[in-house]
Amino acid sequence: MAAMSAGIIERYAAHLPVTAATPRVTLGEGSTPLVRSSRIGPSVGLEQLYFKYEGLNPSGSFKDRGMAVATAKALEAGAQTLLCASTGNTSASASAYAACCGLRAVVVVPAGGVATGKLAQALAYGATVVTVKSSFDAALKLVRQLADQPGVALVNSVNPFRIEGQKTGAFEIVEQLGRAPAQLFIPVGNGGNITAYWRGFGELVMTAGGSAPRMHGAQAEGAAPLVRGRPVTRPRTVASAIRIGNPASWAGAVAARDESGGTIEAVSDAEIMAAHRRLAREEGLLVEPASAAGVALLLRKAKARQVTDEGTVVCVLTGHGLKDPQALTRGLRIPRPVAPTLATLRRAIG
Ligand code: AN7
Repeated sequence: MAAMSAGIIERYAAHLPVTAATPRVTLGEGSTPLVRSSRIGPSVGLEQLYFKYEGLNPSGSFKDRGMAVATAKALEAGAQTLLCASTGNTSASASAYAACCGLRAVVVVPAGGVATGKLAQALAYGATVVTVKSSFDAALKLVRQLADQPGVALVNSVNPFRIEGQKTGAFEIVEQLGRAPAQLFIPVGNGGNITAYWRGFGELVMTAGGSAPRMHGAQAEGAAPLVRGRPVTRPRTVASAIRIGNPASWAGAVAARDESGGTIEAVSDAEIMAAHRRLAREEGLLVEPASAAGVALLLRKAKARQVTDEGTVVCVLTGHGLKDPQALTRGLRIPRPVAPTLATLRRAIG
């Protein structure tokens, strides 16, 4: 009998560095919807715009794809502890997969630099959470020095199994569309995901023919090392997930851009928050700010007629909106309670 909601290891074993001996670790990750844009696309003349809604993964972000594979390989190698530095989503994902496999999770996050929902997740899944008075970049440098401890598996995207698992997002998009899209828009922090998608499309194109998409990476203006061509010492942006100044997968991200004929550009916090709001109000898609960065870049390029309605466009929405409640309620007024009478109710509705 086929397993119900098979995870990505089961579904894509033939394309992953796994053997029959690798445990089929899964929380039901992957198989996320590709939602056709109802209003944003048509508003800028794009009839074939889709959103890959990765926020619907088990811990609420795309990280679960790579974490399933990294955890399985850690178990196979006899590890007892998953270790990572994180701007939040990697820590939530590592904590969830450690919990389901009876492993310990140790997550190191920048103090004050992680959205509330993500921190709450790591704690709730039972991880050991260390908040350090530093940037994410410094935290990653620290944990890399701990990674050679016996029984410890480092599960940041410097772990090659993470990238391997994450490339399955590209496989699914091709399955869902019946071909590769013409262009892909994706937020970029550490550069792991754009590297993984490019690998995924590359492997499919080599085996099945066809063409790969142009890859467009979006960084936040105050945290745009790949756009500036040098690391950023004090990265700043409202999108805490991509507040990263020295991406670990720098070379992979640049290769994805150059080999695909794409771009990596910076978008402002105002553009990010405008796209974040439009996704919720015009599409019914709740995302965290970082996930709106790719959409913000697409909107700018569509207005400048740099992207036109000549093929399918996919935006990867990397994380769920409930991760970052502060970002959702910014500038909103919570309605005051009213008396429970029909008259006040009618007045309140307007
Ligand atoms: C929602 O969790 O780096 O370019 O430590 O959480 O592969 O880093 C998160 C990154 C985009 C950027 N969108 O992906 C972490 C972390 C969301 C994210 C990115 C992240 P990469």
